[in-house]
Amino acid sequence: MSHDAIGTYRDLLVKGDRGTLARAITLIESSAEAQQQQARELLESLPSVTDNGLRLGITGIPGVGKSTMIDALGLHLIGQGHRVAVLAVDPSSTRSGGSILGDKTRMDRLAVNDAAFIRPTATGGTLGGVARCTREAMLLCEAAGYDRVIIETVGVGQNELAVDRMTDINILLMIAGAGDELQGIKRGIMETADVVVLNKCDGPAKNACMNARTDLQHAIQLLPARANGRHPQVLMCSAVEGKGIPELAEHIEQLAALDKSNGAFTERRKSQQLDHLKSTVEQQLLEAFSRDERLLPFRSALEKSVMAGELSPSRAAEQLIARFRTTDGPPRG
Ligand SMILES: Nc1nc2c(ncn2[C@@H]2O[C@H](COP(=O)(O)OP(=O)(O)OP(=O)(O)O)[C@@H](O)[C@H]2O)c(=O)[nH]1
Ligand SMILES: [Mg+2]
Repeated sequence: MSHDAIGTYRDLLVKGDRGTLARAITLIESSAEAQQQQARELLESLPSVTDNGLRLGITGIPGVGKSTMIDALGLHLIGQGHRVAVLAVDPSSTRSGGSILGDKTRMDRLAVNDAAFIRPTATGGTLGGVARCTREAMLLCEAAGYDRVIIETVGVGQNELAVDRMTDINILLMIAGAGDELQGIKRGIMETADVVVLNKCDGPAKNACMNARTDLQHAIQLLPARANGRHPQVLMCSAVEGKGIPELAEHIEQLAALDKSNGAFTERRKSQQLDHLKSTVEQQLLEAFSRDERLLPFRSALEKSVMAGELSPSRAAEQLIARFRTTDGPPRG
């Protein structure tokens, strides 16, 4: 794609053209070097977005109701005049494009709404890949005029920790009565939450929800506060019935307004930028290292020595890295 073509692309994107947005996300997801180059050029050409935008992360174990919740919350936000983009990170799927949407999304109402854009993010195979693709897709969505970007991740692995490093407000979805361990929620994940929402507080589960809310709120006070000094509040809702959704939306806006007024919002984004720089460098170094074919024979010889107990792993690593620096590193001296 030529420089001019990138310009045309950018213009269509900024006008909010959905097809262009979808293609642009495909471009950033590509692992081909030429396309990555174009993707970088496109990203650099984007105008800086005026900041009334808000980036929300929603995480929780499979089946807790994340997508149902996003459908309800998204509609509510659209009702308030926002445009909503949803990026769903599905670590179990290496398929890209829209293939997982057909059978899996529970965002039926959002999916047909003109003010919404829904897209599963290809994981790119690695954690670094998820983080980069999601982050860049988010920037593209913002450039296309979506002022509320919601990122859905399954809260059982490292993905939501990566997402924590790109969103302004993180919502942890839980259900009453499952117990923390059963929900697979690690302490670290709890610590990344800005608000905890007990979902499925409907039907016979209502009482259990009230009790769970009290217990959770106590448990949370014992954890370290977030960098902005807060402990998350525990809210209750029923995503299917739409109950508690306006209250959640209101709470989110209040948190964001507070963070903006005391500088925490800007601080968080700044430290995310630094974090992104660091992880991009790490990932690209690692990729360059793994791709370097000139290292292969040397590497397998070293691996054999390590397995035979003739060489310590740390010595082998040292030699391998020294060789990498002379083969692929910048000219030195
Ligand atoms: N009773 C009740 N059921 C709900 C509620 N929210 C979601 N569900 C049901 O829970 C199931 C899972 O909902 P999803 O929204 O797909 O959950 P998810 O967390 O996105 O699941 P994954 O994407 O697979 O991790 C569906 O059968 C929903 O209808 C709720 O508030 N109350
Ligand atoms: Mg889902």
